[in-house]
Amino acid sequence: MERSSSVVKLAASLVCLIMVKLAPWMASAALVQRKFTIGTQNETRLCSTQTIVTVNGQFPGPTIEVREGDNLVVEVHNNGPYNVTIHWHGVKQLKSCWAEGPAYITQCHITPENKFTYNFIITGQEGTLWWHAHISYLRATVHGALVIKPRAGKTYPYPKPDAEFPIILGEWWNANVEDVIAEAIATGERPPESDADTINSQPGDFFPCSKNDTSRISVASGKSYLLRIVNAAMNHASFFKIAQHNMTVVAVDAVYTKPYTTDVLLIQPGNTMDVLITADQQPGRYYIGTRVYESATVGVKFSEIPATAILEYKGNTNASEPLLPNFPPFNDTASAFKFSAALRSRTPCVAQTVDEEMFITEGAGLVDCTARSCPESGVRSVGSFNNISFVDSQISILQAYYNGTDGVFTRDFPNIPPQKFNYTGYVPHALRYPELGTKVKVLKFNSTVQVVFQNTNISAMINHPIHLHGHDFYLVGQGFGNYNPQTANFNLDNPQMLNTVGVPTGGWAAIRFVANNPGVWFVHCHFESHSAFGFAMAFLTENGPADSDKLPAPPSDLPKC
Ligand SMILES: *[C@@H]1O[C@H](CO)[C@@H](O)[C@H](O)[C@H]1NC(C)=O
Ligand SMILES: *[C@@H]1O[C@H](CO)[C@@H](O)[C@H](O)[C@H]1NC(C)=O
Ligand SMILES: *[C@@H]1O[C@H](CO)[C@@H](O)[C@H](O)[C@H]1NC(C)=O
Ligand SMILES: *[C@@H]1O[C@H](CO)[C@@H](O)[C@H](O)[C@H]1NC(C)=O
Ligand SMILES: *[C@@H]1O[C@H](CO)[C@@H](O)[C@H](O)[C@H]1NC(C)=O
Ligand SMILES: *[C@@H]1O[C@H](CO)[C@@H](O)[C@H](O)[C@H]1NC(C)=O
Ligand SMILES: *[C@@H]1O[C@H](CO)[C@@H](O)[C@H](O)[C@H]1NC(C)=O
Ligand SMILES: *[C@@H]1O[C@H](CO)[C@@H](O)[C@H](O)[C@H]1NC(C)=O
Ligand SMILES: *[C@@H]1O[C@H](CO)[C@@H](O)[C@H](O)[C@H]1NC(C)=O
Ligand SMILES: *[C@@H]1O[C@H](CO)[C@@H](O)[C@H](O)[C@H]1NC(C)=O
Ligand SMILES: *[C@@H]1O[C@H](CO)[C@@H](O)[C@H](O)[C@H]1NC(C)=O
Ligand SMILES: [Cu+2]
Repeated sequence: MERSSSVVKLAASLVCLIMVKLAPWMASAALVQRKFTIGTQNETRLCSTQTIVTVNGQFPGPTIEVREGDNLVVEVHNNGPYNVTIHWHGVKQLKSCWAEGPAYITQCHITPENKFTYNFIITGQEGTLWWHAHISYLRATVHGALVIKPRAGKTYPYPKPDAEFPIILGEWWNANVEDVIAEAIATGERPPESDADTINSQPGDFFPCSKNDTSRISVASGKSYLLRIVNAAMNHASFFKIAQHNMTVVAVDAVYTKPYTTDVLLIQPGNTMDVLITADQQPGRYYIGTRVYESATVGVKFSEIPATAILEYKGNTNASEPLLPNFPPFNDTASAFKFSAALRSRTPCVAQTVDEEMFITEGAGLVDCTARSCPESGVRSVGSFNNISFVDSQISILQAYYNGTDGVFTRDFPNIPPQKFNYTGYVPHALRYPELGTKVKVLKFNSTVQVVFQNTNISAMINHPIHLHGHDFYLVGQGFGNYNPQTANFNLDNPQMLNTVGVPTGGWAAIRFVANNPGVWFVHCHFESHSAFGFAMAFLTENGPADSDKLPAPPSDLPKC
């Protein structure tokens, strides 16, 4: 037992070595060029016509397909009425932080009638990622899949499917989403939840004026299929099922997993999942469905009706109505936790020691009405990390850092919260008011970082999907209640690698990553309504000693503020 585990560790460290050593000098395989034209169009869902922002007139936006190692160049023309940026969610952006996309973190917005070219190499990642607008609420409709296939001559580490389909989960508002978030920020009132979930932009059969346009996936008996699922939902995690069909998860966030077969997925917004299915049931029609996982301990109004698409067998003559899967209850935290705890990396390579240890409390907070306008209820809710609610800067943090501009951000984001309290118990009123600030945590190049995120009961406890930009991390532990280093259970052998982790409601999650990429990396809740209210912080990774470990100069067309 011991011997085989040390063999596994040796093999794993060889894999680590190869991955680290090869990456820098591997030439890019091919140049893939795309043009994104951002514009507006009128779309009708739920009998309501809205003017939405789209890319190349598509909703969801175009799928970009590359091979691992390719150089992707996307020229983004903003012909729409809003300021935009595009973020390449999950792409590691080695030494290309300028191309990452979050507004006021790595770049200023692209104003209407202007353009910016994102140029980066995709290395060491295979599977599905995605791209989306990273400013205000625009990502509700400005998003699409990024499919990363193995290099020419390489194959998937699982049986080749007969066909592949992108499945993008989203949300639809019977309103202009930019008005929705602008009003929430102005008044301090929580923005209203969406009117429906969607699959490939369609709500499906159970919503008014929707049945004719329900998304359909056509399969042939006996064949196998790869679903490339992107959760682009804005403000909640999602259960995902297919009636009478099991699913085998083979990759999450463009990291291969040990195959895991299940009848239900729990997907956090920000996560992507590659899932194999086989058309091995009676020829017929089966609903593919997604429904809210809502863990908040206070009431949130949301649609309990599942969004659906139809899995239809080719040549089907069976006239029965499609079968609907049974969804877990909306608040089924046990099922949600079981799924995320079951995932395992295929070729793990976990740092066994840590250079930088952080403990970050995450949750809501209140601001008093002299600092910002308040709703009628008299308190304004914000998000916070270690008792600091993040405030956007005027120019991007990366620009300010690169140019040595003072007064844009401070480097004093703390490693621990200012005080200990019963994080998951009753939180006294005096503790509920965080500071406002634009603080970063500085990381030494190549340091190994461990962060324990601790959910807090300020206002309410809820699962927050925390996304780290520009890195994948290992989810080395998670649990409920207050994190206790003496009793916490860690898995340093084969944990799953991710770019977004759902920190359990009323619990904690521990992650490890290597700060091997100089630049500024946003960390935030991937609920857009939380992020917009300061549920964020950033890491600033210093340059390394070698020239090859330094962040190059910004591209000449980088938008200025
Ligand atoms: C959308 O509809 C509105 C109202 O009918 C119209 O004024 C506008 O020109 C339309 N926009 C587009 C892009 O078609
Ligand atoms: C876009 O940004 C500019 C500053 O660059 C600002 O003046 C303008 O109001 C913004 N437009 C919108 C629609 O937010
Ligand atoms: C759906 O399609 C039917 C048959 O083509 C048509 O009569 C009906 O008006 C359509 N419904 C909507 C909402 O477009
Ligand atoms: C799904 O998997 C479970 C557990 O492996 C198995 O019991 C069940 O029969 C499978 N269902 C289908 C429809 O294949
Ligand atoms: C017809 O399709 C349904 C699902 O839509 C399936 O449950 C049923 O077994 C099928 N019947 C036959 C006779 O194949
Ligand atoms: C889920 O919600 C239902 C009804 O709203 C409630 O009865 C049940 O106790 C809740 N379950 C959990 C695990 O919170
Ligand atoms: C840095 O400062 C110089 C001089 O003020 C300016 O021209 C340049 O645009 C700035 N660069 C960035 C990335 O902000
Ligand atoms: C923290 O609060 C929880 C929930 O109210 C309670 O069960 C627990 O005993 C408290 N822990 C401490 C150390 O006070
Ligand atoms: C969480 O805080 C609320 C008050 O904001 C309180 O009612 C509730 O009991 C707390 N939960 C626990 C588990 O202590
Ligand atoms: C957060 O900081 C504020 C202002 O310094 C302080 O009043 C409050 O007690 C702190 N809360 C916590 C949980 O540390
Ligand atoms: C990064 O750290 C590892 C050990 O943690 C070391 O082997 C490697 O040489 C370092 N790389 C650089 C570029 O400093
Ligand atoms: Cu959140």
